[in-house]
Amino acid sequence: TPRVFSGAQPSGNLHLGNYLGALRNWVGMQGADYETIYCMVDLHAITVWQDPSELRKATRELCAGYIASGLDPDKSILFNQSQVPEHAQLAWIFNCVARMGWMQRMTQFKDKAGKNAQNASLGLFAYPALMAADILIYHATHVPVGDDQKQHLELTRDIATKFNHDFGVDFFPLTEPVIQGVAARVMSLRDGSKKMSKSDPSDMSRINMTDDADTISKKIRKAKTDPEALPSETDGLEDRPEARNLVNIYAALSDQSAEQVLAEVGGKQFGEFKPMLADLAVSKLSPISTEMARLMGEEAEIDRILARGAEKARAIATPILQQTYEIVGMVGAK
Ligand code: AQP
Repeated sequence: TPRVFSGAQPSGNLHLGNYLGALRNWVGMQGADYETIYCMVDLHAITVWQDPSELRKATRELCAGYIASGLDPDKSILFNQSQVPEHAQLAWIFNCVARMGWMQRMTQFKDKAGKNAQNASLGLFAYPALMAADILIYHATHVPVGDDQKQHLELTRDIATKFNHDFGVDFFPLTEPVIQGVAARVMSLRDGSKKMSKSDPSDMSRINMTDDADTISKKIRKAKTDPEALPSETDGLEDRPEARNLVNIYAALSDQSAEQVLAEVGGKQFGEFKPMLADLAVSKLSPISTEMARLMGEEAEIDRILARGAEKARAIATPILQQTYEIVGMVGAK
């Protein structure tokens, strides 16, 4: 069976972009056709400053979000990255395989480091090598992610290719990105040119999975739009990024294509469309937020699920790390 790996950072609130771009597709891949491994990547989160008690809370909340969204700890391996040390161990090997120039081309590093790149952590720079290790320590073949992760996944293939070539082996697979659906890139509600993001300082820019019905409605009502009515075909959404974003969100939440949505709502003003979108979002998201809140009251249960997941993950990761060490020439590798 092909093996699926993906993860999200416990670096703030899980939002609608994470859900539609990633989590929902993770749930869709869970089951007989794939072996699924989903991680809370706490080592990635600390590439920028995280308050320790906030990090602990965010990790448990992310786990609650995974389960509330439909991931089942009996069907998928769920764990936090730091508890499987093989990720960091393989990342070191990959730090020695990847080239500085590859990392310098990463747009996420440029975006996150901002103007003062000299002041960014070394971890933020090396982030994609750790991500490659997350995936390849399981020999995962499929990685469902949002559109923003495409470049990192290409780098993962580059690292696998160079490792295999340098050591003359056919050891690490070339992983396939799985980027699905109309909402592979959900944009900020305040600015249609920026992706919806946990780290946006404006809470109005995103719908958090923990937002209540009133907050969701308010955020959609206040979402930036233009004064035109909705077009009846997708061509009419070109150069209207905010309108396109809301239509795509509606499409994803109602399991339709953007064309189908516009066939229904074309000609309507936003004053009419936004309440429809708000009702739909509330009806789809509130069962998840209610379940998340319930699970957050069961901290011991969450910790037990994570510990069990880490044990299962290690059973796969340990032999792959040992084989890697053997290939590289480390004495004592088993
Ligand atoms: N706006 C988005 N639209 C679609 N998919 C998205 N993802 C993130 N934002 C969007 C996908 O969610 C998964 C988990 O993301 P992550 O937690 O690893 O971090 P990120 O991509 O860095 O997410 P954020 O929210 O933007 O966090 P910050 O602000 O901390 O950088 C990934 O599969 C991602 O593609």
